[in-house]
Amino acid sequence: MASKSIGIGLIGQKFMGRAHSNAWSQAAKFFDLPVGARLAVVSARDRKELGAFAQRFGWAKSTPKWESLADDPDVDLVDIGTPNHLHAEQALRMLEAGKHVACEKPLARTLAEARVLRDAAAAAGRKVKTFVWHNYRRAPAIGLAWNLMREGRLGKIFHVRARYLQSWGAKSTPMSWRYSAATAGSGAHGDLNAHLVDLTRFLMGEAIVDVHGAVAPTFVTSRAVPGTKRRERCDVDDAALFLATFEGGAVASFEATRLAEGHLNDNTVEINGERGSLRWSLEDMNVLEWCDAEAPPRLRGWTKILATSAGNHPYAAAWWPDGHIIGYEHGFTNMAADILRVLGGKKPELPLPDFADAYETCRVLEAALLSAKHRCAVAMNDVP
Ligand code: NAI
Ligand code: SOE
Repeated sequence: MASKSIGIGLIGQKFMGRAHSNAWSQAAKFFDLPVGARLAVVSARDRKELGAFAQRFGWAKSTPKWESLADDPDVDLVDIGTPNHLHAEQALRMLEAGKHVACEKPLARTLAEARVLRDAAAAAGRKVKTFVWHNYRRAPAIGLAWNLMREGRLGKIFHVRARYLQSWGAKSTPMSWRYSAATAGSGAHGDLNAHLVDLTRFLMGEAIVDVHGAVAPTFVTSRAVPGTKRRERCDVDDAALFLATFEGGAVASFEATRLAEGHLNDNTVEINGERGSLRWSLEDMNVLEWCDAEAPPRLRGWTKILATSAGNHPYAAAWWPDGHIIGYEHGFTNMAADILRVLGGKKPELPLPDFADAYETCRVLEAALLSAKHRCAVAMNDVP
């Protein structure tokens, strides 16, 4: 057990509040880490539920005033799990106070906000660390894909296909912060394409140089406000599709929607190169599919690799014996472990996205919105 610990202050107690609380409390139980995590304080505006939440997940204290985390000497890292419009204000305040910040994705609602955060992180100096919860990087099968690509196993990459399809956005779904540009920034685009752009940039290890052919329509233009007879306007995209080119010449397609019936959480990435192809899908997240183009033709085809083997697959050693699969929440725990490694002066098992890195993802998202708006190709050099 690590003798030193990092005091965590969490903002948000719903979906991500639960996922992150679990991650911080599990990380040092499963991984050997240079520093542990202390669940110092949780903050959220749902005052009625907050005390019970804090007790259930083991937070030492709770407060409805998130600002107080900035001056709390028990807090070393502030973890932001709030709606997108709060990320910039909360992260800025905490960086100014010299706290490390781990922020949910998308880093911000707009590129301008993301830029302010990138600059504030740089101004805070090297001792203050920033992280963005692009959790899918930390599925062991994605870690294996990253390693295979670093070994050149796919050769020159020609083609990337990325899709994130969900089905919870029907017109019967009530209004929430996720359907308003003021609170979410964008719809399926910032919500789901943010993951795809991060994941493909991470796997490829290359920048995207241009974006074109984007469309980002809104199909459901108003929704019922829960508990009232009112409807509110929805002004974010329900689907966002675009094409892109990577630095090395590979072409890529991105598709995100929350209106794809039959697809519950279909986050799928495929990479096709001259020596073979890789494919990963969240709904079967322990598996990496690999096609070795150099295998004899009678054996050539997709092979399923169950990425659960200690020593062979990233993070697997911390969990269960071979073949004993892990789930959605482990991506967050693996990420919390890597954050604690970095804060303890060690290297993460796989590279972590910081604010500067997530800013690059936001630039690509912005280029796609520009392409959709102006019906044109956008060179990344033209997106500051
Ligand atoms: P949610 O709506 O379930 O929870 C939001 C939380 O923020 C609530 O606890 C609420 O009390 C709190 N909150 C709202 N306004 C506040 C305020 N003014 N002051 C303090 N607390 C406030 O939202 P969810 O789904 O947890 O999403 C939060 C963030 O996490 C979003 O940025 C979303 O994009 C991201 N997210 C990321 C996922 C991932 O896979 N990395 C998965 C789901 C969400
Ligand atoms: C809803 O679309 C959601 O929870 C996203 O907000 C997350 O980022 C994604 O990982 C899962 O789906």
